[in-house]
Amino acid sequence: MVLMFSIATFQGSLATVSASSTHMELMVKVSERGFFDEKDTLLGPQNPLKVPKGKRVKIIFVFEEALNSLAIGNVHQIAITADDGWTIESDKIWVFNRKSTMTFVPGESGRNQYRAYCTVDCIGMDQLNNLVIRVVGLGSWRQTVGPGG
Ligand SMILES: [Cu+2]
Repeated sequence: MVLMFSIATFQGSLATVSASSTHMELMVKVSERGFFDEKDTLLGPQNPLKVPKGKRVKIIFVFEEALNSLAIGNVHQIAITADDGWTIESDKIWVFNRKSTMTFVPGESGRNQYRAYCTVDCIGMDQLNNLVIRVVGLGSWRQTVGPGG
């Protein structure tokens, strides 16, 4: 009961991670400083974004440049790619179109890892070139993405 309560609180306060029978939603913030998760933790090779194997996942990339930064003029476009050449690409995100979502099923065709990067020559592009997306089992995904994880 304690766990259920804390999950409900987590979703209510941030509304960024949700699980339904059809898909999981994950938010990734994009700025000149890099890719960040919904808790503002930097994502990268040392801290991959984890996605559940075999579940339809919707990743929402959100434009998060600071208003007082030159990077507010940035345009980002994110590609997700796998070692076998499978690639999907987001719409452009910028100050007047702040969100783009991409949906896929992690683990299809034996893929166990993906990489996301910005395809645009932008301010901060060196921070936006290696978001590692790791496929994990659904059980461990629930544990790591849940509150306190
Ligand atoms: Cu960019």
